[in-house]
Amino acid sequence: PQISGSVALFSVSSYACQRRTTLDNHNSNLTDALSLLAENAELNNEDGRGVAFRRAAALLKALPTQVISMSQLRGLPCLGEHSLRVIKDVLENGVSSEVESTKQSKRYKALKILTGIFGVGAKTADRWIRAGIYNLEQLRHSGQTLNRAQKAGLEHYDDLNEPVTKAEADAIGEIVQKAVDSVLTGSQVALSGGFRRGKLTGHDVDFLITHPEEGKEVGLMPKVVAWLESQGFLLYQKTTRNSYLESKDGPARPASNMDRFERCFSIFKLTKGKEQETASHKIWRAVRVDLVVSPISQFAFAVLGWTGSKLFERELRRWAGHEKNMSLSSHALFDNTQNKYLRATSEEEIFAYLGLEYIPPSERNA
Ligand code: TTP
Ligand code: MN
Ligand code: MN
Ligand code: MN
Repeated sequence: PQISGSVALFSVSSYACQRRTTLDNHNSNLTDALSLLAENAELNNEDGRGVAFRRAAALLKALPTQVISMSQLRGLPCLGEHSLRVIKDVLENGVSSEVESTKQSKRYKALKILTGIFGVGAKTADRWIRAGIYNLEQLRHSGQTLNRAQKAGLEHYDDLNEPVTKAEADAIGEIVQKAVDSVLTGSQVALSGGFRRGKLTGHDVDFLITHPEEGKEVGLMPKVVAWLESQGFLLYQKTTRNSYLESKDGPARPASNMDRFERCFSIFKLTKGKEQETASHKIWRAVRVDLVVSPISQFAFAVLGWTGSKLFERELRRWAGHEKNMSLSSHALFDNTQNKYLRATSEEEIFAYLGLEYIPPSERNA
């Protein structure tokens, strides 16, 4: 049989949460282009366009081989007209002209630099650009008022834009475990976010904290933060309290995707090795760390909701709502047909309730 020249037709599910997406991406030439356009859309507050590009990129990440011709994409879901145009451009010319012109544009460059500051989002960056601020130097001399987060972000700009390694994530995990053990014995720490999905680097490190006895976790975060602060591990922190029970839409309506756990956005001071510090040689670096405290009764939902990827989470909620008439959040799963909460103590149980095959964290890299 003649194999060369034959065109494989892929068959792929339309929701990212139905697919196994490992870090082994055979189409990074295409997904890099689509991800850049997604990022550009998000930076311009065009969320609908952003999601469309993210979905298209995620579909290509799930393909088992490299796409070399447009005909292989026939019948595939998630690929809109615009995404197909970009893919065609890359397949025919090696690059997408839209991606190249975006990368060169003054506005995109400025948005990237300014939102690279911790605490600065698309709206703030846009306001600064309209005031003629395109880089850090101009920002420093602009007289713009920065909040506490942004000041810390600017101060530690280079460190925070340097990817965090798995080894650094593990070192921080040991510190967090020690903090938690010191303030409440029996507490548990779980790595979540990208590192739980097996990524080798990340933009931050995410941890979930709980205690096997329901209620013991109340008030835990301020104690953990105070311990970390007393040991000199924190360069910045902002703690927000749990607002789940008091909020208007909870616990009866867990529809919102923004969770309401007690949460701490922080910047850690991580010592590197055992070298001597000198005036010109800094022996520590700043690392972004997210800490979240969850009661044990919600822990499985918190783990699922904080493992990501962001698109995988979005697709899980879309699947739950559109296909199962259920509302999924990082706190709970509500069945709107039976009008009741579905309890779970593991991620496997939640996938089962949703009628989905279990996808392990390493295959949620959509
Ligand atoms: P991130 O830390 O933003 O992303 P990541 O860990 O997948 O990738 P990176 O390596 O760049 O850090 O978010 C981790 C997960 O946390 C993500 O799936 C969504 C979830 N999350 C919430 O549930 N609520 C929130 O408010 C935020 C910001 C994230
Ligand atoms: Mn493969
Ligand atoms: Mn993360
Ligand atoms: Mn995070």
